[in-house]
Amino acid sequence: MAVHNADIARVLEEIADLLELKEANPFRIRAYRNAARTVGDLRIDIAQTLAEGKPLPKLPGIGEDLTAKIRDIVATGSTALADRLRKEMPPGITDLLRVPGLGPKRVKHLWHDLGVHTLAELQRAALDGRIRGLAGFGEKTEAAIREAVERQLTKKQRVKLVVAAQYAEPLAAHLAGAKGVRDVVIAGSYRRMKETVGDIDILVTSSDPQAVMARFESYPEVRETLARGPTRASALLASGLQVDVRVVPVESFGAALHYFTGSKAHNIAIRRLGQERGLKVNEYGVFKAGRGGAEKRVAGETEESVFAAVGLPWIPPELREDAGEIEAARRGALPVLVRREDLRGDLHAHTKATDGKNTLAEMAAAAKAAGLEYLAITEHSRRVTVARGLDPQRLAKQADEIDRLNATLEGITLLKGIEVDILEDGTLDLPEASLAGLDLVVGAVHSKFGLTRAQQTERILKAMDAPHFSILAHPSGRLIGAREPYDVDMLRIVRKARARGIALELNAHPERLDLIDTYCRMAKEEGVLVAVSSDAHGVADFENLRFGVGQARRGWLEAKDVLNTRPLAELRRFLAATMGRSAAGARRSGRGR
Ligand code: DGT
Ligand code: CA
Ligand code: CA
Repeated sequence: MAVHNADIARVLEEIADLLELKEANPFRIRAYRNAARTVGDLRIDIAQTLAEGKPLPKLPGIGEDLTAKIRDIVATGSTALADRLRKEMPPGITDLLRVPGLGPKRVKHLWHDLGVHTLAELQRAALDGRIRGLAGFGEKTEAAIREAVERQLTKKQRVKLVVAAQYAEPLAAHLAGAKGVRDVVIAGSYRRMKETVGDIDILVTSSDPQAVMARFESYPEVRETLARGPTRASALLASGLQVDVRVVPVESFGAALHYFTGSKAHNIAIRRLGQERGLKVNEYGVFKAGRGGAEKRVAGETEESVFAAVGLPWIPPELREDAGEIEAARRGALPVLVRREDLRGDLHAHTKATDGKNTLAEMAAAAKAAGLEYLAITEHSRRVTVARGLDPQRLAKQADEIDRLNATLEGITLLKGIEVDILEDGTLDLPEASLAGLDLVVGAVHSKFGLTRAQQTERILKAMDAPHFSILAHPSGRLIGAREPYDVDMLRIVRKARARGIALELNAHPERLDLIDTYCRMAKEEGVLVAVSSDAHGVADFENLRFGVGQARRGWLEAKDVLNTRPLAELRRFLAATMGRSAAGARRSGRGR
């Protein structure tokens, strides 16, 4: 059975959790966590690489020992260390670590003093008032735990889009091998590029539905079939992800694709439009009531025909949320959404100098290969010690290296930047003199996520008033599935960006995808440019841009709304203004091209 990178990452993450409960050496714990993240983000498929007898690429923080464990996991689904740790601890206990506010110390208390080791037991203990009596807990903590557990228990598990892709794409390719198949499309929230996916919906057109069903059930990763009919089936994969497969004849392809792409709210609105015209719209087609109750089919083979039947042009899937797209389509005012190939550069990347995996030259070559004309190097600043952030001396040294390298590069230009930390009081982590000589300053919050809305907003607004400030990175700080966004007044931030000529970043890392869609629309409405940036930590990470563009499209952004669709000269003019320089000054100092 195929083991995907996400499966390997999950085992490594579990090892880190279990070690944490054992209060093992923090460096060892972090090594497993970092490895989990590295593997989870990796664009090449590890199992496939090994199966082809190829060596694994050198990965930072993954030495011989971890490589051996990864090989074990690929071969058996687990590794001896994970098996041993699982035996030492009750099953389910790592779920408790996921409850906000519960660290390993508290989880151990709950386990040893109350015998609590599942979420259900934790909920019971909180409801019974047994937690407040424990040393270091109290009534308030108990109430907070009760609420957090309830949220956790009712939350439907969703997976990140990039993880869904790892499972869905090979399965779709497998189904395409069945006899009689014409199309295989992954529909649902996946096709709408939603940042998380609840389940996978695959639509197949075929003259032989039985063959498709049989091929689906024979897929090695199918763990349990939940439902099965002649043209539809639902199953759980070994990863726990649910897949719905639906087979339709080619004449229904467009109607079914429209229906299963959703969203549900969009479908309902379209169906209502149909009703107004005396049409029935469903997954089989669009029908008109004829004489004597007979129905006449008027559309359904293509999506275009379905939209046309209700008087609309085709609407891109990313917009189908019943969030104004139908109205815009009716007025002929749909946005011409930004495409990946519209991006000319990338404005956020790291190298080996801090927590990246590759050198300046390697990153430049990879950016060029990804079709980009410019790449901003924006390392962390000194406050971010876990990433070995740059101090003024190291920043100046890197700037010299970039100048020297730029003189030798063709077809790609490196820009000198920094991802400077926004400190708690809203000042920046490096002195103005250090920032002044750069091409751009990307400011970011990496600490004190728990400030009140007023404090957090003031902190960021103050930072944006600094004399050198070009782009606000990942403006809400959320990490999908791991950290809620911090509480800020985004409208005030957007308006400050407008007043100061600053751009907002849409961080394309699949775990961030922040700005979210509604904030993209807010930025656009307020006249603020969005930078779709990879936050690349390695040469493969320019792939992230695909997901960033997906999110930008969900936010109705066009090429003109995105800063890094600009040619280099125009970009330089924008950046110069954010750096307190006139565009002419930027050119005179030899940075123009
Ligand atoms: P997810 O899986 O939670 O990320 O979101 P979706 O949008 O993929 O939702 P899912 O898998 O439940 O259903 C796939 C599509 O099928 C959905 O986007 C629209 C369509 N659909 C599902 N249920 C209904 C319904 O009750 N009415 C209508 N009109 N469409 C539905
Ligand atoms: Ca779905
Ligand atoms: Ca579904």
